[in-house]
Amino acid sequence: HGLTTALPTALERGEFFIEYQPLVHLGDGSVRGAEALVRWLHPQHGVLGPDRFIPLAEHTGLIVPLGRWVLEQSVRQAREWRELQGGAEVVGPLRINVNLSPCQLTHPGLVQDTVDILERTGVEPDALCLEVTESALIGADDDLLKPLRRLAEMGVDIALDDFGTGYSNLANLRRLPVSILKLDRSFTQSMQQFPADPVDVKIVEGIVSLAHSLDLAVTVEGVETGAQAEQLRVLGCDTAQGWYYARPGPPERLHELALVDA
Ligand code: G
Ligand code: G
Ligand code: MN
Ligand code: NA
Repeated sequence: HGLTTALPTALERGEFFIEYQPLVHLGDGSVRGAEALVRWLHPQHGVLGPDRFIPLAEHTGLIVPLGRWVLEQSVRQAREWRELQGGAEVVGPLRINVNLSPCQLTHPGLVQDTVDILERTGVEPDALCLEVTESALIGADDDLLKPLRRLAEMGVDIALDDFGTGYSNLANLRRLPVSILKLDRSFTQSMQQFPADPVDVKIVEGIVSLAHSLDLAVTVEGVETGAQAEQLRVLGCDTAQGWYYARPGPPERLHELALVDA
């Protein structure tokens, strides 16, 4: 239909833009960075979310140039935030999380493109976190993991997105070059009640304890209430993201939030 024919040229027509959603430290509430979330401003249909066009972009191969564009824009944005902070930040320079689709993982240019973007922008690798879904890495062989391992060695963080939904073998985690688990939103939803379901509490406790013993940080997604934030903080989760803090928004918003906080 219409989206399929318009997508291939949407990138050159400059129709994509990025919103940023803050990542907040659960211990002190400070803004530590943001996740980049791409949108398409379609001339007829208005703003479309990634669910409407990412699968199509993966299918047509546009995801590679689109993903590269998102990465470059986001890293440039991170550098701009860091310049605005001017070294006066309290909790360290703002960091940026960027989603990678499985097609980008198998694209041979991933490591070099990332290195080039970091060099061009002068942003240190440890300011960048690449998010890969758990399902993309299930059963991953060494060839698939090699580029991620290379990036991790450079200091780029790799996060396992939507963790807990993919039925992955927990022992498998040791093999993966990840440093962050992003706990799926479903766990956060079960913290809606107070007290939360005791079984869900045990599961989150178990994941946090395993993660920390493997030196992985835990980020929680979809936090919509203070009660959820508080329960997840008590359970030892490190970082949170969700509407309770802020919806995805323009880059200026992130900088304002980080400033207020400092
Ligand atoms: O918040 P939102 O509805 O925008 O995000 C929906 C999904 O789209 C999320 O799961 C997110 O991982 C994915 N997504 C957002 N931006 C990108 C992107 O730049 N690349 C890829 N591959 N996925 C993205
Ligand atoms: O990469 P990932 O699929 O995790 O992207 C995050 C998705 O979750 C985006 O679609 C984003 O808009 C959405 N989201 C972010 N915060 C919240 C929240 O607090 N509640 C809900 N329901 N969705 C959220
Ligand atoms: Mn994500
Ligand atoms: Na997610």
